[in-house]
Amino acid sequence: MNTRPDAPVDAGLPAVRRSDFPADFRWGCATASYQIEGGVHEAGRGESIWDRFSHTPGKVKNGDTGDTACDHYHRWPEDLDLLQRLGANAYRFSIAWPRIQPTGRGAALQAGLDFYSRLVDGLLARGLQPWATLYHWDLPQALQDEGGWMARDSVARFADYADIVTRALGDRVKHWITHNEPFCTAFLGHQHGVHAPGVKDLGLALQVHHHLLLSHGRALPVIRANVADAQAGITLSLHPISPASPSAADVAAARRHDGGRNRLFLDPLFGRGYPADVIERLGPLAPRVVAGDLAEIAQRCDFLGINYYFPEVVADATHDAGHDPLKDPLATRVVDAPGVARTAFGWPVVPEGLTELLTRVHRDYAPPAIYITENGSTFDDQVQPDGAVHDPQRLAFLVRHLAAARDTLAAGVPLKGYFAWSLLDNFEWAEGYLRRFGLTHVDFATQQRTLKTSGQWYARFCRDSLPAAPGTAG
Ligand code: IFM
Repeated sequence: MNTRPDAPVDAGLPAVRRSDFPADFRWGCATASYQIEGGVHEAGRGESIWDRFSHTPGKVKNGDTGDTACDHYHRWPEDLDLLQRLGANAYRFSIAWPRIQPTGRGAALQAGLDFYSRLVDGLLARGLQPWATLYHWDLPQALQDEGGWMARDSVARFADYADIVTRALGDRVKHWITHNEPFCTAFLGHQHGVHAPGVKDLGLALQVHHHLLLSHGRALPVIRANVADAQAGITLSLHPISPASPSAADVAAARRHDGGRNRLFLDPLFGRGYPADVIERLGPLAPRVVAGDLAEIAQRCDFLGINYYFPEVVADATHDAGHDPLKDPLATRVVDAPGVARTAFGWPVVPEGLTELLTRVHRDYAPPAIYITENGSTFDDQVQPDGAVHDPQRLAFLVRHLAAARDTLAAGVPLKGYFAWSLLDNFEWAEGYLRRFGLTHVDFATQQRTLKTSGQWYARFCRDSLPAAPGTAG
């Protein structure tokens, strides 16, 4: 691949242009508070579960923490300039709950609200539409000490927090996402214990899952009451699932896995309650649901946010040595699909999976609008002696996924926007700073930002000044 920054994209990549999408399509990048902000002791911010977790030895690679991260708390004007340089017209960020309510309850901290108010004003001044996520995993530690999302009271706490934030910013922020990827909060954080708060208990994880969805439903009317013309929704990480073989056992396993990964979220949000086949398999581990909860969860969303990274190929694990039905009642095993390229994380690169996923969600659930609220890849970027950062694999990933997104329009999917993950290299949770997902390289020693080749291509794409469709005579 020619890696000159001004070079057209390789032959062999699909042709895709911004003008292939509707004129009012949203183009942006996504970030999350703990992953970029730093400034963890600024202006009265309280401790979050990720401060506690990352400072616990052995939890995060290299002992990395978000103490400084990208120092976005101080450098946000420069980062918003970067978005403008990309030609984006929207920006998805998240709000750190402990900056607003240091202990997760009680009066708001004005300095915390002021920080996000300045950020929002900075976005609007640059012609960027703000998209705020209320919860991208940084729960106040004080709430965790009271049981966190395992306690039903977390639902009321979240609604109060949503009330405070939307009252303060709702005159300018119209697009609100309640939760980012409840799968990760519930299952990475409470079943596998690899994310904060590091609990390992499937039954508790399922109860957390229910409380997260319930808190989403509780927050929706709060947002609508405070924000004129609000557009409110939730972001899920979803995966196309296929069986490892045509055997009846693998086909049934793929169905179960789809139940745990996708339908456990989509079904209740779209008014179908929890999927009966999954609940039956969970048996006594199924979450406690109080009368009225399912109706509250199923309130109308204005859009569904989908984060797409990779599909999963699944085999039946019922007869695997050491399989424990209490720990894994769905009895599924994700297997490697042969011949598929992978990112540095080991995630399969399958752009057509995006078309498949969005088409399926549209067909089965018909949300009024869909936004790709995250999509991106991590590779071991090569910094050149002159400081340039060429990332041909991320560039190819981006081009091919944009083409796959474009293909969903022809299938009638109401796709309205795309947010690349991520604007900046950042703190990748349990992987620390090892995994770089940015369109912009960050030198964490100097905080120097350098637009990678992929970011330069995205800028040309967003500005629609790409000379010719890549790889074609067009
Ligand atoms: O970095 C994360 C993000 O916080 C949530 N979605 C997936 C990304 C890559 O792992």
